[in-house]
Amino acid sequence: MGTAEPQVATTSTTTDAQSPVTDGFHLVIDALKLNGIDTIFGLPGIPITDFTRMAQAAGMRVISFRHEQSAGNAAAIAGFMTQKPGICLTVSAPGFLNGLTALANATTNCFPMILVSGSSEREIVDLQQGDYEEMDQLAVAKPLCKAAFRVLHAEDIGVGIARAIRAAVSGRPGGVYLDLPAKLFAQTMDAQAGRKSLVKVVDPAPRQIPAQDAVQRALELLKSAKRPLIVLGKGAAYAQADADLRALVEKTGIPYLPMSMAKGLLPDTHAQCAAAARSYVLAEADVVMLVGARLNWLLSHGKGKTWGGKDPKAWGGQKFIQIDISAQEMDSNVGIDAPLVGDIGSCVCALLAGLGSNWAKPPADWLRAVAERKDKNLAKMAEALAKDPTPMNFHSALNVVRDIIKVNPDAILVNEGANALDFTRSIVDMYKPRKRLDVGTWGVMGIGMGFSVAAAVVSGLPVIAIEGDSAFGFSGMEVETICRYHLPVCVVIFNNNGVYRGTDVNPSGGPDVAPTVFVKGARYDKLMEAFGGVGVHATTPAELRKAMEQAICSRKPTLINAVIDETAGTESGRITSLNPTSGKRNKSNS
Ligand code: OXT
Ligand code: ADP
Ligand code: MG
Repeated sequence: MGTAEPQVATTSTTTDAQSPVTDGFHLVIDALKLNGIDTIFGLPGIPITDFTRMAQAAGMRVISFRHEQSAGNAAAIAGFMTQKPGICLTVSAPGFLNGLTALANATTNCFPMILVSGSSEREIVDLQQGDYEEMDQLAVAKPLCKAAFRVLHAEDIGVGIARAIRAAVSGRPGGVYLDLPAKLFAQTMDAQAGRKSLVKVVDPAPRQIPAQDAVQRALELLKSAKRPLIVLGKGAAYAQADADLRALVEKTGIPYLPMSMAKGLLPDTHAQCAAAARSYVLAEADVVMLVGARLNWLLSHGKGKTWGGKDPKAWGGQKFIQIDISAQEMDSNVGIDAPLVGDIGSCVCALLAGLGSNWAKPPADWLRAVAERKDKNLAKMAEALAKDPTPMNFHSALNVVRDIIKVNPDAILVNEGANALDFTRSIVDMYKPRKRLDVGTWGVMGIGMGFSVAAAVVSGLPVIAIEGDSAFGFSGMEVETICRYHLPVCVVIFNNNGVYRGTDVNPSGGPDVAPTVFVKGARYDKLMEAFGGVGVHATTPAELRKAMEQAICSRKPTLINAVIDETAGTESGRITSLNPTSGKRNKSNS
């Protein structure tokens, strides 16, 4: 297939004057391009190496990674940023499996992506006769994604791609698996018939208009509130209804709490932002409107002490309005009093229309109480940020990052780790929508470099990745990818010599270090230098600031090894309580 000459729109392989033919390779490329997909994140090998070449020759951007998990993460976050399914391309069995974590993570986070994998010969796989990279990939993928399809015949490629696109972006977005056996790529068919077989998906994510009575119910409940709260989740960020959402928040005057990836939907410095009074507003609100946020673990399942309940399972007494595209999400953890099912853009529009011109702002005593709590936490934070300890701690280093984002609000912040994640979330204000990309619903490590590459490729904007040293290790080899494509990514590693801290000791006294501890004083900056990027070793906030400013200005791939006090972190960051503690140990201790 190496001699093929792909062209845009109708690519044919062999041209004989009478009957030009096309093949599976070109039909897949044409089908993607027809649907406005211009980028593939992947890793070549049998049976898709030629495919990557042909896609590049046909004008697509083909970004090759060092590990499929990063390619998958890149595709997933590209989907989140653009509302188009991000495409990850892998080889069969092991490559496919490497991409699968990202596919499952995309599905969990409601990001649209399509994992396209080459696969081995069906006849051999199904008889389990030991083919090269044999695996029933469709069966393996099915339980981990929103939908899974396999295409066996060239004439079905158009429909296969159309179904994959629709499944990924319609309704609740998610991950889709598309299985393309090796034999499919080589199949030929008449070029004109091939062209006709392609499907341009019309309106892939149709609006879902909420029912008027549901809108009315929500408005009445909101009107009755004495202590209302709006929670904005990453679904609200995905929806790209930014102006209407802001109008809704501002017209109602209700305090709002952004979930991590919804930070910046309105500037975190907005007077109504209640992020700095999180515990207070969750426990005290009487009516809560969830906008693209699930009542999962990150919101303590909508009950228990966080919500003012008497014990860990008790309902706190508040009423909920939930805006979500998935009707099934309602009542998942607690009863939802006013479900508003539809796409966020349409729901917010309908609410705005129903507000009228004389909507009363929330009671002043509620706004005052939230402001008081917020001011207290802001003052506490300002005090911590003003310190300049040696060695640097999370606060003094993040004070720099906070300033850098403030003057570069368009920069995209990627963030993973435990303490490195939690401190960044609360210290670094975001000013614009979809600028904060992080570990999401699963708290998964390994998204860092894949997200950074995709963010830079999709947006062309500078990317700042704040990484725990452990977190970075999961995708660290992709710094070569960053250098190869000359991407404006500045990776800052918060190096505290380990997972959570660098201070644990081996309780047995043996020669191995403790399981959470890494090589002390590691020089991650050298890794970047190995590939031609800029490496900086920073031990003070001033050094960190200078290096970050230079990275933003030069747009050169940069890795800053920021040395952080190894005692500064806590076990699992802010989620220490999720660690099981041994009943045996507790008993013997008592
Ligand atoms: O209201 P109160 O008083 O409570 O105060 C809150 C806010 O009001 C206030 N606040 C502010 N104050 C002032 N100013 C401002 N601007 C402000 N903003 C907020 O601050 C507090 C806290 O606010 P927050 O954070 O909003 O509230 P809270 O209560 O924490 O919120 C709860 C949560 C649950 C919503 C929140 O904590 C959250 O989103 N957490 C996400 C946690 C998470 O996902 N963590 C990652 C997973 S941890 C663990 O699993 C790790 N592993 C295992 C592993 C994983 N994950 N994956 C894979 C594939 N393999 C293994 C590993 C290996 S982490 C990890 C590596 C760790 O080591 P690293 O070296 O990478 O990292 P370091 O820890 O740095 O060493
Ligand atoms: P967070 O972690 O920020 O709280 P979640 O991932 O838990 O957010 O929730 C996102 C929710 O948003 C999901 O329930 C999903 O169905 C919903 N969602 C995603 N896109 C849209 C959309 N365009 N319109 C309405 N709901 C959406
Ligand atoms: Mg660490």
